[in-house]
Amino acid sequence: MHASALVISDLHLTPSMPRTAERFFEFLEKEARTHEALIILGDLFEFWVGDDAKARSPFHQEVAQKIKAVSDAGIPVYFMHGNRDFLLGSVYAKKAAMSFLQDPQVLNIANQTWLLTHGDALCTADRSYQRFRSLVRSAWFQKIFLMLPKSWRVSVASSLRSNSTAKYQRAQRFTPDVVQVKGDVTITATAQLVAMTQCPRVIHGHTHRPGYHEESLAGQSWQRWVLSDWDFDHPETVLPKGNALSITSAGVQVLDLVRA
Ligand SMILES: [Mn+2]
Repeated sequence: MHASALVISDLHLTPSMPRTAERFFEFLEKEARTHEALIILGDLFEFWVGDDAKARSPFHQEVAQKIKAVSDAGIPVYFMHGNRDFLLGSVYAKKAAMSFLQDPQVLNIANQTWLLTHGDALCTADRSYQRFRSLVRSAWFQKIFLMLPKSWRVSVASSLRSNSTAKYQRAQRFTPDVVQVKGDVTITATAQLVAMTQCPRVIHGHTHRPGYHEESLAGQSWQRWVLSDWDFDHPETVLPKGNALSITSAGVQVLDLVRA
């Protein structure tokens, strides 16, 4: 389908992280133009409570314009929902000229098939998250939620976020081994997906544990690439981070987007 593509994930863009947004804009002008497609694997935004609430903010307008410029230059841009921005709808996608991908999605790039997923659906050790996920991803829930006044939606989203941060910090402190397991994909869920799609090359984000793995279960083997999240805004506490996977006929290469 495309001779080459760049894949990115988990930028968690928000106006309060201007340096991360700045690096993304630069990426859109430079690195993104060196391949034949750009694929965003979810959590492009820190949170999203509906196109009506976001699409009008100057920050979100600017992001949409800069993404659109890439497809105006002849490079199609694809977007898959993440767990933070699963409510991003067709109004905003149209502004940014992005086409939606299903999760999971198998795409042909450089004459090979690639299994793309945000990754949260594979974190099956976290049963309560999976219950939450099937609720909020259901059409009826989204329809009702989007009918609420904007200010309610914003406060629901921010209380969900601060709850989950507090819960994570507590767990990280008292039961780090549980966090380690719950926050990662499981080998059984990955094996099922590989078997279902018959595609042994998996790319995902979400876990913020960038890496490359060769795995197998019950006679089935696959390769798994995990994208990094992006953060260029907290150099005093977090080393700047952000990467992209380059897929070409030569294979997969990790582009580190942090300049030395
Ligand atoms: Mn995520």
